[in-house]
Amino acid sequence: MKYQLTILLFALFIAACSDSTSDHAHHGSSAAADVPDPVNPVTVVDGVTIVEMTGNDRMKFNLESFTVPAGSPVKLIFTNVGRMPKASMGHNVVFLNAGVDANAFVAAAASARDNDYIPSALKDQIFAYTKLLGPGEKDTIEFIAPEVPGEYPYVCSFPAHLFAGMGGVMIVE
Ligand SMILES: [Cu+2]
Repeated sequence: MKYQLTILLFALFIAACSDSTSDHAHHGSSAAADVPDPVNPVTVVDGVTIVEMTGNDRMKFNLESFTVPAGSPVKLIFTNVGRMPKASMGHNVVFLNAGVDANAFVAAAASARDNDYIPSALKDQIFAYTKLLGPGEKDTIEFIAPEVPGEYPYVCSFPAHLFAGMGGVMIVE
């Protein structure tokens, strides 16, 4: 009985701790752990590649790469699993055409805050993108993978996030 009480108190203690940190961007804490990353983030159902992507307060995607067949349908479910406000830690996923300079794209995107960091003048450089998401938000997009095999980079176009490592590669084969 005493043992159970100890466990209960410990659980309450943990709960209290996580409550008290919920509105702080506690440096170095596990702030991104609200929603666990999917165990199998890439699945294929009826020929559609379903990709469950997450972005967190540490400016990382859960996937640095994934592979899809050329010309096949892709369903991307993107979730911001962080806690920090959208204005300082928003995330999106933007797929760039082959050969596009990702650093140049995000540099231009930085001045497109009013358009959720999608620069209108460079829309011909991208073929799919999600909304800019705040904490806990989710957006699902569907697109057809390029017909030409190759490596297609994706980035978060929020300022400085690519520089921090928030990018990856969709391998089309
Ligand atoms: Cu981001």
